[in-house]
Amino acid sequence: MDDRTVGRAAFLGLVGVGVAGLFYGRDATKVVGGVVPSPLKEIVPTSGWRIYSIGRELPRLDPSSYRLTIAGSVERPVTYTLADLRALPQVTQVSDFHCVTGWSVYDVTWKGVRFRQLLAEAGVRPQAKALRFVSAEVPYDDTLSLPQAYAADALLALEMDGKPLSVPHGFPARVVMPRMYGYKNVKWVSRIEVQPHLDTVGYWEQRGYDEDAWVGASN
Ligand SMILES: Nc1nc2c(c(=O)[nH]1)N[C@H]1C(S)=C(S)[C@@H](COP(=O)(O)O)O[C@H]1N2
Ligand SMILES: [Mo]
Repeated sequence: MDDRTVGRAAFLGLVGVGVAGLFYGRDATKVVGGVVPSPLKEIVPTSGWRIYSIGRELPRLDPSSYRLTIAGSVERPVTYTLADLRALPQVTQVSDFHCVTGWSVYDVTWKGVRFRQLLAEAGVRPQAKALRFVSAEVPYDDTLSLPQAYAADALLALEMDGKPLSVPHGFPARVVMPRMYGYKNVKWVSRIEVQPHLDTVGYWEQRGYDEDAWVGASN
């Protein structure tokens, strides 16, 4: 553990980690910035984001050993390095982000890979119905039906607002599905399972959130 990790762990212990995860609101920014050692400032967002995690420490994935595996109902399971993902055709979009607990962030610029593009090499089998996104932060996961994943504004994001995703926002890769609540937007994605059924229930859905995660339609 380097100093930074120790500092973060201590800080996370200090603020406490509950069901709702970590909270760094805009109002908290000044206070936090003033009382914690400077390495921690990097994890304090300035724009209304709240950082959620189910663990005590944020997963720090090493960009050189990171792998994203696509398996399940595919012709050929594929494993991508981060360089491979960056070499796939990238798209940029601006979209809003809504957490079911009531906060939103507007006009977020995301850059990444559309799921259709991401799955092309693996070859989705005809019977495939859904994608299950497995986070390196075990046991966090969630699912999108194939039509949802193929929506025009859904992607696997590698960048946010012009920079690689920060660690708190899911470096190196997270799901972005803007018209569904935040819990569908799995961070630190390490594996995508292509499933021949639609019945897998995600981490928060097992804990009471609606499986119909369309913003405005549920919860
Ligand atoms: N791995 C992982 N992904 C996650 C979560 C989490 O706790 N762990 N929380 C989800 C929820 S409920 C929301 S609202 C968003 C918040 O995104 P942010 O932490 O980048 O602000 O992440 C989603 N993805
Ligand atoms: Mo959320």
